[in-house]
Amino acid sequence: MALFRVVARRFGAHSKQFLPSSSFASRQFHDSTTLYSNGQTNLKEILAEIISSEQVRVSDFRKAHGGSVIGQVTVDQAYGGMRGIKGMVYETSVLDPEEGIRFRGYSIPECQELLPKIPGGEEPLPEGIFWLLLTGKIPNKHQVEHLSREWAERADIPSHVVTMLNNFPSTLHPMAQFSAAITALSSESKFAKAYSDGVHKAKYWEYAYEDAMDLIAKLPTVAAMIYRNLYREGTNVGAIDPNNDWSGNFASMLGYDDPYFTELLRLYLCIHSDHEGGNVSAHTVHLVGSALSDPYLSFAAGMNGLAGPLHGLANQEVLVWLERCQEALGGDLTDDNVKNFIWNTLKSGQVVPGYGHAVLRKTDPRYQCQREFALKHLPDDPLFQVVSQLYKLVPDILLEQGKAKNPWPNVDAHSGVLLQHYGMTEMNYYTVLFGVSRALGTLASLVWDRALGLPLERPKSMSTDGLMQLVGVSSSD
Ligand code: AMX
Repeated sequence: MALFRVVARRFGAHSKQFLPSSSFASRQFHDSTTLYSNGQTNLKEILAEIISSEQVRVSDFRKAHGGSVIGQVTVDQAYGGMRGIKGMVYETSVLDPEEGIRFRGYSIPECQELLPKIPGGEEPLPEGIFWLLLTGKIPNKHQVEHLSREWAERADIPSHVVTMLNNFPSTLHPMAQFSAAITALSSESKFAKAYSDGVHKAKYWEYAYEDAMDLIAKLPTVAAMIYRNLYREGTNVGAIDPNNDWSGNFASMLGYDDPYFTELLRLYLCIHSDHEGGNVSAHTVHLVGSALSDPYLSFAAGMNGLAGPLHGLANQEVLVWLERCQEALGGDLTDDNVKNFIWNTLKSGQVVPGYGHAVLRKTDPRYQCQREFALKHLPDDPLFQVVSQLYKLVPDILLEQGKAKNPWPNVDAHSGVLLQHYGMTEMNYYTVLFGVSRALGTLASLVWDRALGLPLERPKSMSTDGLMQLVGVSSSD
């Protein structure tokens, strides 16, 4: 309980200072371990130093090993969604099929332990994960405090976007509103302006950085306006408090004052931030950015991908499916009844949302840490009991069906139930929260794309005839 008596003013004098841990600090950018001192808080200056040494490291590596073969591609991979093809560089996070995500080498539990928190808080600040993703370094509390202030200062929304948001019909899905508003925010792009003014390509990353910072700062206000317009009769989101952290401001703009909800939001915004580069949203941001479309346009494109039910919309789908299950069973959720419902879903040609993954082959650690949050804060919540029951039942059924390569739950199987507990019952909105978080990883990566001078992305596609010819099948075979 001590946690929330002190949250109104963050980073108070009694808070514990976080310093980079010696056991982890050298994992990234090993040639630049002491590039900046812990007293430095200007992220752009710190990043500039890291980028210049990293550019040399990558260039040397490419000179020495540019011709090395790193994989083979099969016909099935070409038809099968390019699974497992190593064909792009994405620096901010890497996904291991067994272990799950590592952000710049740090697992979720390590991030929970090492990243700065509010005084008395237990969950890491998303400001810290952004710093880590961008620089490869664990920030200290002064650095994240500086970032919170900077984002608060950059949060203003231009009036044409406010007007647009206030005029969307309530029938337009929140993700469509979110993506459209982000596209319209591109009027503010410093990257697009610099490009049209003829900036040298060596400076692209600096403008991508400015846009990333501005966009991240503005997203909570955009997202909160969508929420209030759709579900709170268009009430005002209120003003950004420069002394509050990014998530604290977001929670209060959404209209939530339970400090445990805000802690959940901090955790949520950290763990959804990045999942290496091949997932639909991250890959889309990277792809569209490679055409030098500005970061707003690139990120909006990624959000359209996140809005798909096999990707980010799965967090909405899980809750819709849970509701259907409860309705169908009239609340009689015996294991046998629930198993029948799962089988009926599969037999009717639908997926069980929240289960399976294109890369993961174990329970998603993002699911696991949300489960731990639930066990700590809401162990008796009836819907959490159902989610736990599904964790017991679904994997065996998917294994028995024998199709899904991964029968275990992913991040989306758990997130909705936590939000419901704190009163956010509007499931159509959940993917917007995912989208706000995904900005941290995909935009940090976009800055690196420009810093490393990555070119227009243009893989080779093949027709079936072309593939047949390539593997030596003649038309008469
Ligand atoms: N329920 C039922 N069937 C499933 C399944 C599930 N949860 N997961 C996979 N399968 C099926 C596939 O549909 C596929 O069937 P098909 O042969 O008839 O086409 C077969 O099992 C093999 O698929 P796979 O190789 O294991 O998975 P994939 O890489 O093609 O797809 C994913 C991955 C996530 C799209 C899939 O597991 C799925 O649809 N899950 C449910 C939706 C979901 O939770 N999405 C969120 C993922 C995380 C995220 O991006 N936020």
